Amino acid sequence: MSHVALESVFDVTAIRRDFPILDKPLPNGLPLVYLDNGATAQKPRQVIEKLVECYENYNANVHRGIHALGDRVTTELEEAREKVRTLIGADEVEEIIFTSGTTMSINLVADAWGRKFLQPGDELLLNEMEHHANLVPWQQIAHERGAVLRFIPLTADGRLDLSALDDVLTDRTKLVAVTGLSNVLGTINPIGEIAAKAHARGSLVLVDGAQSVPHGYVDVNCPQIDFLAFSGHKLYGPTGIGVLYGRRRLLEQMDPFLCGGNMIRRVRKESSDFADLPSKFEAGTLPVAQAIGLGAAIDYVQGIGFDAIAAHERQLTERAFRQLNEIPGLKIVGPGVSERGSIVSFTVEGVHPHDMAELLDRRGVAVRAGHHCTMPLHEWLQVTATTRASFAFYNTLAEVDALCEAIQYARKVFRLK
Ligand code: C6P
Repeated sequence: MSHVALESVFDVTAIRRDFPILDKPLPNGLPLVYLDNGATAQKPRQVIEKLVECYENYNANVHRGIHALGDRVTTELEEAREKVRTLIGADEVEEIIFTSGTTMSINLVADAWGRKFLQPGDELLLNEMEHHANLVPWQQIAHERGAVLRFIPLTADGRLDLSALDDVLTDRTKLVAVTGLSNVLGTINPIGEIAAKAHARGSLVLVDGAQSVPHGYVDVNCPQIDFLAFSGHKLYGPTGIGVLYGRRRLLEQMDPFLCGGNMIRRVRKESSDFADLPSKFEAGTLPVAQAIGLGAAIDYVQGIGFDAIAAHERQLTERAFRQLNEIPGLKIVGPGVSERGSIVSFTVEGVHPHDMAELLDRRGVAVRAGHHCTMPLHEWLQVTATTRASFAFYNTLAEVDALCEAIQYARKVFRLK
């Protein structure tokens, strides 16, 4: 299908009308070209209005108030939990734990599972493309428990080298922690193959879905994964809300992570009994409106459909690849277009990534520059920083062109030939 044909089928113009921020000129008067979706996605009116609806009509605490507002807000929150369950294909709604985001979800597993089940000499299998959120918690618990960190090597083009999997996966591997989609390389990882091999060795699998869930790349039963972490704010939902999915059997074996109200069944002076799932892992007051807003975000993306989203984002990425590759001195990091999602990070010879991002900003193009919370990956890439454009379904082919024109402008400022 041609670009023009797909854009007319997809109707990106109509979609953009749902996102008030996309229509607001920047302080310098230029239109916003928002290509920092990997950091956080913009919110559609439907999500913003759901938050307002909640605060204006049924603001109360959940699972506590025996009054009309408490009833209503609890129903809304539990409906949102059910939407999350459907989104990721989980069997049971009790397997969906609300957290503050991917970072907290992974810390929860590292702490509540790792502290109880890791023994000295046990192995955790990671890799160098992981975000710090899926690296540092494992380092900490490994130090504490005397466990060993092992790493799946990367191929030269930034994929996991699965030919080495049989060497690094051993009978001592207790958990493989892997991102569904790299926030820098854009690599879509073959979770099915990894999970099959890990499970055959008796290891669990945790998927960091921060970047993959917003693009529809995860179903926890196909392939089978044991834990999935993701954030609402990258899925067009509010900040402050995230999800941990865990298999019931595992969550039941784990001890609580945080303790206090809501997570108990009975408290005595000297000891307590804990609540059933999911409350056992939801101590204190939840980000209630945010969870309900996440439910609205899920309705919104499912209304568009992940197939249509993937097709449109693929076009954006392909166009970016084609045009960026024609810019002298520009080097894209990571694999070819067929093995990545809509994230494209690059370096331009003679322009520091931070200068690049600043010059792009002058043209209204918002990207991210730096190590993107992946310092070991940048060490592997042998650069201190990259510039990253990350596309969402509301981006247009014209915005890809605007990115490339702005890069050419930056090169001119630096007098590059
Ligand atoms: N990456 C980025 O610009 P939180 O902050 O908890 O919502 O998400 C953490 C996280 C975990 N894993 C991956 C793969 C991620 O990309 C992120 C967040 C943002 O790339 C902010 S550093």
